[in-house]
Amino acid sequence: MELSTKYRDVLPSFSAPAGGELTPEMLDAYKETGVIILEDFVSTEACAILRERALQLVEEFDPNEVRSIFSAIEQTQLNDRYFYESGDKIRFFLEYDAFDDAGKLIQAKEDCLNKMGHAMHDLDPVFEKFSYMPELGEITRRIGIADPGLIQSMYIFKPPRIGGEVHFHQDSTFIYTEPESCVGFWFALEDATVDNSCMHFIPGQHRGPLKQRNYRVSEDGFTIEVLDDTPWPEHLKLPAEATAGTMVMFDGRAPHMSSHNTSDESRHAYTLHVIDKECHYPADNWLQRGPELPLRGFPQDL
Ligand SMILES: O=C(O)CCC(=O)C(=O)O
Ligand SMILES: [Fe+2]
Repeated sequence: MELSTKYRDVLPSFSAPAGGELTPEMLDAYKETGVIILEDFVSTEACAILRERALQLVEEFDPNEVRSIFSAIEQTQLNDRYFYESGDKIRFFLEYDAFDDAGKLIQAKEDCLNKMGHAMHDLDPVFEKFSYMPELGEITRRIGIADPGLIQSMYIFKPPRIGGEVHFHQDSTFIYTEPESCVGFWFALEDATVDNSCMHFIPGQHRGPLKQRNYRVSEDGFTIEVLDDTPWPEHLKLPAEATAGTMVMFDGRAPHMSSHNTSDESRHAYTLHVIDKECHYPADNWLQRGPELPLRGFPQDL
C-alpha cells in the first residue's frame, strides 16, 4: 500500500481525543503510517508529577552499586543479568559515557541515566496511577486489542550531551507475541524537538515484515535473529516533535529511532508497552515477570 502524499512530509498529528475516543480519521492515519501523535494527551501537571517521582527514585539509587551501562547501540546490556531480571523490577541503566576516567559521574546523577525500567507501572503508586489511565484502555479497545496487558514501562532520560543514540528498531523484536500485538504509548514529559533528539519514524514501514527477533538463549544470554536484512529507507524518516503532555502511539512494527542528544537540554519521556493477553507470549522473550506480578489491563469503568 502506497503512503498517501499527506504523510510523506509530516507524521499524522491530532489534538488528543476526549476519553481516548480515537476518531475514524485518527484510526485511518494510524493504520496507514503506524504512528500518530496525540497532542496534550495528559496535562503538563501530570508530566511534572511523573518527573518529580522519577527524580525521587533516582535519589534513592546508588550508581556505584550498579555500574551497569546500557548501550542501545552495542546492546551489551542484553547480556547482563541486571538488565534481564528487570522485567518485574525498577532498575536504573546508566548512559555509556556516564563516568569519567577517574570513575566519577560526569554530571548530575539524573543526567547520567539512560533509562529506568521496566515495571514502575506495577510497583510504584505514582507511576501506576498515570499508567492505568482509562483513556489508554479506550484506545486499546478502539485499535482492536481484545484483552490488553501493560507489559512494560520505561522512563527515558535522554540526558543532555551524553544521551545515546537509539538505532532504528521495531518494538515487536523485543516484545514479541504470536500473533504480534505490541503497541507503544510514548509520552513526552518535556518538550521533545529535533534539537534535543526527539523520536523519528518512517511512516508506512510497519506494513513490512518484522526484521529481527530477540531471543533469550540461556540464563544470561540473548541473541538477535535476522529475519529480513533489507535496510530501512532511513532517508524517509520524519521527526515526531512533541510538547510535554503529548503522546505518540505506534505499532510494534513501526521503525523508530532517536539520535545522540548533543544539546544542553534533557528530553525525558515515559513509554508504556501493551500486548494482547490473548496472544501467546513466548518464554524466550527477554522480558519476563514473576507470578507475583501478573499482567494487568486497564480499568473498565470509563
Ligand atoms: O525515547 C527514545 O528515544 C526511544 C524510545 C523507544 O524506543 C521506545 O519507547 O520504544
Ligand atoms: Fe522502541
